[in-house]
Amino acid sequence: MKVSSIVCSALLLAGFSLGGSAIAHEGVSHGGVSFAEPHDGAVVPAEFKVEMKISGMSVQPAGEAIEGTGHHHLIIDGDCIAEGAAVPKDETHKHFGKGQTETTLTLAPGEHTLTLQFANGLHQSYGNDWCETIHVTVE
Ligand SMILES: [Cu+2]
Repeated sequence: MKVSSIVCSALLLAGFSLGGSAIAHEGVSHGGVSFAEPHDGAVVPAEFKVEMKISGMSVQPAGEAIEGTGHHHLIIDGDCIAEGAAVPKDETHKHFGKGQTETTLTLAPGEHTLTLQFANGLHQSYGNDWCETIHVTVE
């Protein structure tokens, strides 16, 4: 009994420190998306790797809307998608409907924003709470 409560607190503590910025703005129960790479403000070559992370929901291939699951979307030089709205599918809105968590991007030199938007299996956005934007400079 005692051991399990210690383990439980340890896990909670680990969760706090790992969750970090993702949960900071909305409290303990909230997750969020983030870029494992590149980091905000990074200077990257024309072709670079993007790694997408999520906590609080799980990644699932597109097809049907299952609560608590979805897939990543990468928006180049654009904004988060309003909650419930479908994420467009075009050159600057990339869907990772197979459940991918990393990709390689090729961008023109200069400053760009990368926005990570999580959406359900029907590509309907989970809104601002599941969106993260970073700035990169392409060499
Ligand atoms: Cu999608």
